[in-house]
Amino acid sequence: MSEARWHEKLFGGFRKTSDRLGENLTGLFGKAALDEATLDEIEEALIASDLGPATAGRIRARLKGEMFDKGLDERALREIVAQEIEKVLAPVAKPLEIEAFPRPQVILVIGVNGSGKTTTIAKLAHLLQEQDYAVMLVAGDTFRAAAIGQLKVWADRIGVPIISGKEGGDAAGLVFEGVKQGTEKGIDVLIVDTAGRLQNKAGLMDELAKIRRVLGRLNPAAPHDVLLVLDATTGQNALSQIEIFKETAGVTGLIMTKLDGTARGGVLVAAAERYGMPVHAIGLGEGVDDLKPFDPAEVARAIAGVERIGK
Ligand SMILES: Nc1nc2c(ncn2[C@@H]2O[C@H](COP(=O)(O)OP(=O)(O)OP(=O)(O)O)[C@@H](O)[C@H]2O)c(=O)[nH]1
Ligand SMILES: [Mg+2]
Repeated sequence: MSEARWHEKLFGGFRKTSDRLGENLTGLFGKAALDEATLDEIEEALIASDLGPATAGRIRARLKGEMFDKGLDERALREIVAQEIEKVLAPVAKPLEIEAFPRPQVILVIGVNGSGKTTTIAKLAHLLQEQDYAVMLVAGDTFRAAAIGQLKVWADRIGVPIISGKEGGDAAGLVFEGVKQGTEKGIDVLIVDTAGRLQNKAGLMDELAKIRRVLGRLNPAAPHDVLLVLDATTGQNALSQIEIFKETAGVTGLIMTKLDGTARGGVLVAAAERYGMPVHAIGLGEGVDDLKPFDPAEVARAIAGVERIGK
């Protein structure tokens, strides 16, 4: 996908988010005096836009120190919002580095049911292929036959090898096989799909622990990455998922998906602010090209809706 096309997708995807920000702020523009009550209202509007209390508080503090000749205008406010969002996103916007030695780098992909894990794996594999890495997939979600089939279809479509077994099979055994074959075949990156797991499903967490033990025997550095896939449309719920998974599953980085067409895209900022974990990529659609690392300045402007009101 060309950069221009991605840019268009990004601003299109975040449109509902930036529209909602505008709606939440309706009635606050043009106010001559930024008194405490107005500042409170602005802060609340920012929180209601999912940006998180800390970012909202900082924007409030900045507004307090600014002078507006003709009252607060929308453009100036959105500019400030964009600048503050950029500051939050800049430290976490980190593309995934492929640097494991010995190869392969093992990436476990985890997340609750339906968050977008399998699709994200296909998109990530495609992205890495474009960077000339040899990628292999492991169909570690053995709970449903359909899950194995879904990943196989993607593997075929993008042309990467896949290790899969039977429904109900042992995921740890498959991962073991994946690392073995990956090593023999000179694979750079092994991406492992897992079943949607919640902390309260002790059995599933145990299974993840077992995968780790098996991997550790082959290579103490594996898994190199544990990526938590979050569905942006769930809004604040995505934050509780980070809370649940970060310790129990040893999450090393985040991928936020379904940022296209949700009004809750601000949660990306809240997640970055609260957890400071790397966000390796964002998903903006169901196609294989729809996942990329992101430019914090560009995403900040998209969320704040700066571009649309003229440069
Ligand atoms: N619009 C949009 N849809 C997405 C995105 N990523 C995934 N989806 C869709 O979300 C649905 C669930 O995606 P999956 O990849 O199957 O999710 P999963 O986490 O593997 O689901 P389970 O295996 O059932 O736990 C599918 O219909 C995907 O096409 C995205 O970035 N944007
Ligand atoms: Mg899946």
